[in-house]
Amino acid sequence: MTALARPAIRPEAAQSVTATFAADVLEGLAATPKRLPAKYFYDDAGSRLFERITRLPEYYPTRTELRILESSAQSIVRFADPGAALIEFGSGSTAKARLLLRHMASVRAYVPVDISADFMNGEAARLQADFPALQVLPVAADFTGAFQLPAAVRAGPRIGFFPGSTIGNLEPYEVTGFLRRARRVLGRAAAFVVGVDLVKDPDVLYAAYNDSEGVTAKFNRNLLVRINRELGADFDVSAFEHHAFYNRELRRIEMHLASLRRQKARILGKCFEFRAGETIHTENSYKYGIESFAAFARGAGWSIGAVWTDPERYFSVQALVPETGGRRI
Ligand code: AVJ
Repeated sequence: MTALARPAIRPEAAQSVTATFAADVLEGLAATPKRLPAKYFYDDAGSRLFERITRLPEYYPTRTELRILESSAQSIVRFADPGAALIEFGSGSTAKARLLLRHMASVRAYVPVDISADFMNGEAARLQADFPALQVLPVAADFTGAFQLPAAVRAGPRIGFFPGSTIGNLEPYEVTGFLRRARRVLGRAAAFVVGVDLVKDPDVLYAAYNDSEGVTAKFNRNLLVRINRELGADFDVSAFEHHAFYNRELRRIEMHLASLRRQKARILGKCFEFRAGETIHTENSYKYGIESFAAFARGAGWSIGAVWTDPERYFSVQALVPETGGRRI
């Protein structure tokens, strides 16, 4: 029996996921300005739309990171101990993990941790078929909170992998706490390989979040489609417009949904009013400088073991190593 025979999420757990979603939506829409957590983009349709985003010509991060991982795989996997388990935070598609796994002959287990259970389980099953000797142990969890590793990998060495600059979705004040918790989950001797999008020409950033095909707009609006379906709401999705722009001062892309007219929406018996032009803030995607990210890492007990970038310095992959423990460099 493989681990995949066991469902990654129990029915009772699925129930509480919906309850948390409902509570977060009601709280976010009652706030001023209105907001919704970006982690809820990734229902099945949203995960698929995001996969389309990663293939858009304007969306440089995925392509650039894959190139960095390809050209540096040999030196990246040197940060993994023999027999280590690869723990991926917010795995989504497993394309990047596959790339590393092909260079990690001795890796024992692959543990994808993702909030989107169905999408992850499908990906994990495909990966298991391609790597029959590997233990694939998916964990359906929100990796920004506390989660338990499967018992099978709690003892041995671990290497964390957090690609895609998903870390950019966290507020800077949350980054230190997250990196600290990751250090606890990964253990004393671990390394943490993190993909970090870098500050660059605002025009390049703008285009990446305003693609000409409108896939990012669809991805943004899908959040309202999901709320309608899962929470029985009555949003007129077509009456909301995708807004994305680079906030230079805060070094982040902001995504919003702007109400095209004055309107109301009912969600779980509550009525929310929107002024014409009022927005729901749906995502921040922070961009970092190499030095500024290192400062966050140091604040969380990590130091920078290595940094790999592309020639244009659009994106970086960074190996964090425990500050004390000092076995490597
Ligand atoms: C998955 C959070 C890294 O911020 O670039 C892509 C999400 N949003 N286009 C990003 C996203 C709009 C993406 N991350």
